[in-house]
Amino acid sequence: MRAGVMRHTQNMELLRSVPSFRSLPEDVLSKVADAAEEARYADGNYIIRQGATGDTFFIISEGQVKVTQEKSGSEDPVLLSTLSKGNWFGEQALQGEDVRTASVIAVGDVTCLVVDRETFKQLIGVLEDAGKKVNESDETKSRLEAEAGFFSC
Ligand code: PCG
Repeated sequence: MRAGVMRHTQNMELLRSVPSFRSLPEDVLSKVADAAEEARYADGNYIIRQGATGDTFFIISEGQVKVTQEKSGSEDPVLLSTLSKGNWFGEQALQGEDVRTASVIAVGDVTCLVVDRETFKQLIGVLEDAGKKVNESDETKSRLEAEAGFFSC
């Protein structure tokens, strides 16, 4: 298989495994899989630094990261969460202000798919449209709305 085709197949597998993307049509996932760039980080690398500007969204394809935040007035960063394969981060700076609200640090070797702002917006747009569909069953509607809400919080 050609390298580009293989990369697309691998990216699709990862994107299909992300629960928040379950309602996305294949053609949208395919566009994201095409547009995403792979990035690798070593243990302790800052993938995102709190306070920096940013316009990229990340999906973890291998490894683990920790999310930390420095509260104003306190010296030590607080551990907010630990994320691993299939989890995503970096959406906050893409909504409203473009400032990163926390730091994200690699724990061991990490590989991420990196999505640019424009591609991310299309993705979100589809999730929001899906939440507004009137002909869906109540159950599907509330699930889609919950996912769109989850994605934007
Ligand atoms: P962004 O762009 O602010 O960069 C840091 C990211 O950490 C943030 O987006 C979220 O995607 C992610 N994150 C994970 N857990 C938390 C949390 O509890 N609070 C905040 N502010 N960000 C979190």
